[in-house]
Amino acid sequence: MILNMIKKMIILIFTMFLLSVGVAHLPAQAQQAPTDSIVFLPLISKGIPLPPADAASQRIQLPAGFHIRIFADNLGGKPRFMTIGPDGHLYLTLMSAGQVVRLPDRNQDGLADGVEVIASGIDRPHGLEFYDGYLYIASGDRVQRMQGPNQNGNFSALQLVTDNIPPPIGHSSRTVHFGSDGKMYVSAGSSCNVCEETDLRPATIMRFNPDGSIPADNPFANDPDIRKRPVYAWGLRNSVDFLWSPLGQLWANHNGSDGLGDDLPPEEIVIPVQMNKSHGWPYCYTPGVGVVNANEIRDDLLALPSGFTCEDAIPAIFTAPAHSAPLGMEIASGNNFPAEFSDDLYVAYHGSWNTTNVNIRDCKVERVILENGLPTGSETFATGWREDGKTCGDPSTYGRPADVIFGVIGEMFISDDAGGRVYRVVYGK
Ligand SMILES: [Ca+2]
Ligand SMILES: [Ca+2]
Ligand SMILES: [Ca+2]
Repeated sequence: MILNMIKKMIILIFTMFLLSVGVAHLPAQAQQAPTDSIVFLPLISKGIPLPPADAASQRIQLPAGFHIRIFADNLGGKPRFMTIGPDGHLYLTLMSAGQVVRLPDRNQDGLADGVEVIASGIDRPHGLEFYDGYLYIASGDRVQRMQGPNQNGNFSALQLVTDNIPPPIGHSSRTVHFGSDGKMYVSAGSSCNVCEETDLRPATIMRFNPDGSIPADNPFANDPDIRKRPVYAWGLRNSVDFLWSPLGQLWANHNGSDGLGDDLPPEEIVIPVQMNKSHGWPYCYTPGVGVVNANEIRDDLLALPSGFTCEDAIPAIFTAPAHSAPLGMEIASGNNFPAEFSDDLYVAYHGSWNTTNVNIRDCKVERVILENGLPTGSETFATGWREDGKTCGDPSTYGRPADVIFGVIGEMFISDDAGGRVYRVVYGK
């Protein structure tokens, strides 16, 4: 009886403490209209809100000092790629729903306020990026754009930028990013597991002007086959994401072929892409796992074309075990992560669905450590989505990371296309 009373007193005092700390750090707008019955505990040292513990924080493991929470839940239609708008809000593609949505956090409590559909009726929208007043969206067989957002958060209707990209046969995700040269780069995966493509656009990165026209310095700018004109670099079986490194190099990842067992070929996580070059597939792959400094070697499934050897292919400089399935990736930015973590490359590994038990590849966020602008190793950053002994493709999985980006204050967002969520990761003690 007395013990119970003491317990109740302690809980009451602790709750009052949380309320006072929480309200004191909420912005003025939120103080006027506090969220019913939820207490937000800010990370004291940073003034960054941290919502209460939830299902994700109970199961996902992170390095000491990092905290994960569900930012948005019950997102039907496969959340895939994300970007931050000029308004500071998070934009996300829902690939199988055909939608692009905005997940604003206007009251800055660390939780999305709702789901705002800004475009719909798109065939498999995947990559998206803001550039020069437009939101560009890569999907099925095209790139479209919308002007916006205006002061009311609205966008224009969708406009076609180009449909000179391959139809979504086989690998159907399409990714768009803009380079510092002001050109629009679009990746498209192969139409098959291992084959020679007749259409030269699959398994490439393509390059366009922002209006969809072909840059005069593209390798095949004047080719009689207009499908070839955007092709910039090839032999990239499925470069789901790419970015520009601290040294200004174009880095792409690449999902290797199936059918060579649990361990071959390694997944190519960092390929320093070169214009007008092959990067190996379907004839060659980068050997070894981790930091690599070697030529590509033969994948014996197809005969080499005449005049081509694996030494002609640009190899990856960093790889991961086969079937890791790298999807979205980004180098950390902003001021939230501590210095040791703030210049590294974070990659969403979708994990394996077809490996045997002891070789299961985890679905996780991997941290690729960069020193002097180059990868030197990697370690797990966030893990805990799959059930023990099961693959990430098993129906029992809690989720599978699909993309990683950083928000305006340097917080990390992770999308999850199996669990239908976006998570938010912050650092603070
Ligand atoms: Ca909110
Ligand atoms: Ca390769
Ligand atoms: Ca990215």
